[in-house]
Amino acid sequence: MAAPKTRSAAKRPTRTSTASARASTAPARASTASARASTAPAAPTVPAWHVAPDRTKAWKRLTALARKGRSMDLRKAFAKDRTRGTAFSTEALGIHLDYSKNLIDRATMDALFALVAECGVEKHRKAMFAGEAINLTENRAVLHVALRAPKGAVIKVDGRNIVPDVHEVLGRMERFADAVRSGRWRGHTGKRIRTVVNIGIGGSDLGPVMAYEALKDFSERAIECRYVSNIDGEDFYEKTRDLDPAETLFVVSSKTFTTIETMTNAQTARAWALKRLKSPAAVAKHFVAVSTNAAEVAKFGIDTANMFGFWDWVGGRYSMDSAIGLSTMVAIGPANFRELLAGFHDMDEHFRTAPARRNLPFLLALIGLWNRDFLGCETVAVLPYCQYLHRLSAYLQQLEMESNGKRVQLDGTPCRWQTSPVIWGEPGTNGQHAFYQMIHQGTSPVPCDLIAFAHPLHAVGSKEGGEHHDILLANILAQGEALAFGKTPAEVRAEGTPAWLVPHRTFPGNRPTNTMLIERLSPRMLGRIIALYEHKVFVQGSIWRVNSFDQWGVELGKVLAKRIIPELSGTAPSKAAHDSSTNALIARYRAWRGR
Ligand code: G6Q
Repeated sequence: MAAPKTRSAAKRPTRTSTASARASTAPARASTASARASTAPAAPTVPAWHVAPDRTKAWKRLTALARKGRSMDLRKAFAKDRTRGTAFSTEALGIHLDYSKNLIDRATMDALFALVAECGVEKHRKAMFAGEAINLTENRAVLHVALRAPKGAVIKVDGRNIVPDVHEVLGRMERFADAVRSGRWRGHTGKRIRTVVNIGIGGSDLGPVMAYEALKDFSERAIECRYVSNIDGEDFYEKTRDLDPAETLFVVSSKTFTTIETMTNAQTARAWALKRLKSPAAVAKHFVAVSTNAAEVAKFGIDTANMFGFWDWVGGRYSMDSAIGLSTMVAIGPANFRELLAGFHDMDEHFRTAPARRNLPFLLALIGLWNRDFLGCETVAVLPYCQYLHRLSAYLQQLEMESNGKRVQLDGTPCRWQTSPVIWGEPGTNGQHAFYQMIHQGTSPVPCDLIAFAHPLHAVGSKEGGEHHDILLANILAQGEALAFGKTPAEVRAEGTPAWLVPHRTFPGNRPTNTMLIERLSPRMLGRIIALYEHKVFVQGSIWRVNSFDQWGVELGKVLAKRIIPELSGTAPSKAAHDSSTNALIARYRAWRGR
């Protein structure tokens, strides 16, 4: 289905320049000077329908239900309602979501859906798809959904249809990716490109790495992709130590093209390449850029003909399907990349049109919110039973925690409720032999998203050992069962366990899980899964009434270190201008480094 025709955000306040908008709302310590210098834009108006959750009837109802939820016994709940497993399950786009093993009942779900209505989430969703500037602190539209809109769709920003721009960049990416994959694009000495090194960090790294790992089976194995992100030089060293610069292509990925980690790594890469390739002309064949900042790209020395752009309405952590996915496209090829985008779009349409009770992002969001705000769960474990998804948790960590790790509401007043939980996880079954102990028997409940695919990509196994995939799936299902139903002292005693050991071998159960059983991993399915989580984050942020699309905490980090660098490198005398702890650490470092 085509994306909706949308209207331009006609009533939006005039845009201030990004720089001044940034400076004006930045944390005081981070950029006091620029904040002072800027003309502060007027505070944005929060739409009246954006009601604070604790002002709703549904919130009060949920608060009353929480007590029952905390003491709920899933054994009894399943025994009482034989249809519970199917009643609290839904399926769309090849994703079967079973949320029945959560501490919910029909009344809870009714109240959660009422909360959606009272908090204006559907109006907010409409505003996002319409290109309104819902990122209020930066006065920007939030249109990652436009990155995967089909060609004929119309989505306007400031009265201009942006979909043709998206497809123009996609077309350029495709021609470039094809040239590299086919060997038409050659390095400076005429050799084929064997390794693509993406240099980027945060949103310009985590998505591409996760997707490359997830879709390795769909990738051109003759070209390897590597990812350098950390300012720690060991990252650059390890990722390049065995490479031939003549066969290496660097993709410098940075929305702003000013991020110190990426720019330092890119300068190091250029020096590394030119040391062997000798001529500055080699840069054109070995460096391309993905950025919104053409001026800085040109300053770095990359021909802007080799730059792939995107736009300020794409947040870093929502950008893996923009040109930031260039390394992904080189790896899996343009056709598979289109499939990935189609998968994202499938989920956008599902999110936009499916009734809330059958809407996967709504369901994941509401269950998560119930666990966080009413049952007091502080973390969520994402546990994919799929080795290809081994970077999924790291990716979602940024998506969720950077988006909703906020403590003030859209109007700047403190949140009177909890927001983003800690997201973490590792693939199953590895995690079972490590931290699942705490999930089963620890003092803090940890809700889990258990994710598995029905079909393996490779049917591996032997007659003696059995089929790996069946064993894998047996594990995920067994874990969900054990977490929900536990093992009572009576059951432990009945096994002949001595009395003193019974408490140690008892499992309390009632540990909430969602199980997502998915048909098969493919580029399209990965797109659906990622968009599912993107929209889950949207719904939660919408109810929590925070801006899910800014990241002042990250911006702070970007400026803080810069002040200390000269003091460490010895180019500036240590001013001892910090607190006594930081001063002493700087002095120790300088002494050890002989500075
Ligand atoms: C993402 C964040 C952050 C950002 C990085 C890299 O939403 O803003 O993770 O992606 O800091 O920024 P650049 O792409 O500008 O280098």
